[in-house]
Amino acid sequence: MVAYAPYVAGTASLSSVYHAPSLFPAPNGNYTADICQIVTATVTQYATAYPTSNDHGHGGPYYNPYNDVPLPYNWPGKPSHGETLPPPYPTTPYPYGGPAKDKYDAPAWIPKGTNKLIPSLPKGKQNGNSYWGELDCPHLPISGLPSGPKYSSLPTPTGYSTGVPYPPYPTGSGSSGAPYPTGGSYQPYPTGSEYPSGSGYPTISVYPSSSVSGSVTNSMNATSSSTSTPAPNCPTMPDTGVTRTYDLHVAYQTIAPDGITRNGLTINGQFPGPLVEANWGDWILFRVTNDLTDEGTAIHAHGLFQTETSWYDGVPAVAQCPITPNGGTFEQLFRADRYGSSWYHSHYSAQYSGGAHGAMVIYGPKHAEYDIDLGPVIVEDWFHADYYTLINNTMNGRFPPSNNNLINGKMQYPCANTTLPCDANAGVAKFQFESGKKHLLRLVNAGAEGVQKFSIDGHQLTVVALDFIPVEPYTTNVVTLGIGQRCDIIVEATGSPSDAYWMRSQLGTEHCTLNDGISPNAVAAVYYEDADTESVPSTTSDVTAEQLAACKNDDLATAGIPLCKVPIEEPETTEVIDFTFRSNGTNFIWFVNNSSYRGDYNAPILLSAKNGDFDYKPEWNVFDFGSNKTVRIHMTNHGLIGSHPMHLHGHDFHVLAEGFGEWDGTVTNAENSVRRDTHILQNGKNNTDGTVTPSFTVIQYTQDNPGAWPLHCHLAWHVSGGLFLVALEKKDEIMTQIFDEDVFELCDKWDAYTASNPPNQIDSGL
Ligand SMILES: [Cu+2]
Repeated sequence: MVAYAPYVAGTASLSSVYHAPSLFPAPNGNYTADICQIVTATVTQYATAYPTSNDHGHGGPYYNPYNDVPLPYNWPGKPSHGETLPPPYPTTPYPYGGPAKDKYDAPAWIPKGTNKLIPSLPKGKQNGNSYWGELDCPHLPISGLPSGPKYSSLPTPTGYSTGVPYPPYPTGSGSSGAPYPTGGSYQPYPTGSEYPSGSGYPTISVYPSSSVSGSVTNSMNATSSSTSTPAPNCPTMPDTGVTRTYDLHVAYQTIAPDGITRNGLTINGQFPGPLVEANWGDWILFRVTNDLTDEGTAIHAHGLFQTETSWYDGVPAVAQCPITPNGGTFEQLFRADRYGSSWYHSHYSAQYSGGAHGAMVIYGPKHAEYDIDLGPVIVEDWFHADYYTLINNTMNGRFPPSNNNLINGKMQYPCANTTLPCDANAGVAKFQFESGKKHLLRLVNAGAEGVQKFSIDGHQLTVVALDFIPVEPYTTNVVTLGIGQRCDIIVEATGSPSDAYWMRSQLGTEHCTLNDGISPNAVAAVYYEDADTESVPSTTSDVTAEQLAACKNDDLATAGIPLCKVPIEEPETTEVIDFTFRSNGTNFIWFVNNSSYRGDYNAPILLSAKNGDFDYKPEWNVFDFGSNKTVRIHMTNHGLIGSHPMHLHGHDFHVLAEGFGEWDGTVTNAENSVRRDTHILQNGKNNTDGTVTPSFTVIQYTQDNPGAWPLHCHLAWHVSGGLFLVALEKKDEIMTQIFDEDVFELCDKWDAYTASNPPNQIDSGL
């Protein structure tokens, strides 16, 4: 039962929307309500669990009979003889393509002589009912979902061409960090008049007025009484009065995304899970059912603020207790308060790395033109063992190298390298381009360990948004995505009508990712309208070795400048936090200021705070930032393995600076720094004399959202190993908020379940 439901008045079904692309964006008679309605986008088909038994002492479908393939190395191994720091990073054990590489044509590992991309696996067997990566999967609606606000189509900016920013952005001035004209107009970006008039207007700002100053305001509402210069690039969220409901069933399922059969986790029988869509300002209701048989689950909507719904953030041990297995349910109602591309995923242990995730798209104002929205392009490293085994290995000194890399849940594998059940030519993702048209691709890194380098042979990528932040468009040949990061790109189809190209997502090289070397590069086929859609592209990549080895995000000074300008204030408090990877006497794990996080599923931090109980255990890594207006966090990484994609819940943060050694206090673009919800903190530097120069990233955010917000590395093995903290924000206000009762009832159910079924929590829990 959800009490916080101000807009529920009727029901319409959108179930059929997933059946054919022609239904986008056409509504049928189902859309009848004017202001208040609930839109149900229900997918009722979901997986049946395939429980197996095993002799590993842990019952149920965790066990994958194919797990017992030995890792190519044991690393970092168990600490011994007083060793406190891990041994050097291992080299990649296999050559590209593996020992059997001569039997296949790279990069898609097509058996020699086949020369066709004809999937050998029936779709359901490869990745369930998911349709992403199918040639005929639906395009997303250019103008948002039916019944949403209408943002007028913008004219194609004059003078726009590859490599040149759209007008009105200056092209060379302002190197000191003030690239925007002050007090000027930012046409042709949307102005208030382009919002529907007269309908229950924005009551929640995109950015709190307290966080902006000078000539910048946070409102583009035409009726705003502000006397400051309007900032049309900072639109205000509309009040749509729509709630979109998604039934999400988390289950075990046997899948074979790259042709190798394994136990995975799916949502509604799909890998990746169903697309969650909403218009900006809608409410989203998740009705989550845990169809797993012997472990909890919880679903987190990545990047949304969860303002006044922090108990629906979906993080067990922090915001809620886990949902009990065997049919336990939980409803989470929250606002679609950001727009752009994101994803939702299980936050329970490393379940998401087994497949329990899906894309989330929220339609809002556009600042760059495109003709076709190709929808989510989910990239992720992939492993041939199930997640529980991988975590068990990680927590016992055997960090698992990834075995493959996927685009929208698909790739192929050179099967002769393995004794696992494997179908060659299983099927790659395929995309259709129309020559001359501009295509929007919504990139998401949903992986467990790897930094992704995305490119399309022969095409330039124009970046228009990073995470949920619209940015000054910039053009590049390759985009870097740390885990949890998103990037919206526009790709103009400049090829000929019969062309075919490879789309690639390559794992970062050198010490950027841990993979076994056989298949670190995912490919998908891009076919123009007259191309043979079974042909094998013969194109090559121009991404350089240097670009593949850059284990960091793009340059803070020049790339990803937000359209909505939010200057940085002096912080009211600054916290310096050190991350180290070292022995705890038993294993090598991660420490946050000498404390490795370990959560208690039965005692969520937020719910304790609500009850006035602040007696937190040291290993919960709670940082109480009180009622400070602004918080600056100076993160220092002393580790040498796998950069950390640091993700903050409940906020975007400014990225003030990054580098090595001591920070000199210089803020990059202080008038308008890069903002996002996830940013890569680089590896420390391994010096030739054996010493380590630590890396740093400095972030800052405004405390405008009372709650208990995780700040953590999104790399699955690192968060399992303790690289997680909780920023407690305005606890006095938490205590006065009215929480929904069902979040406490969920704990009653979890307590009852775990009283007789104590969970086998082998990791941090998250
Ligand atoms: Cu990490």
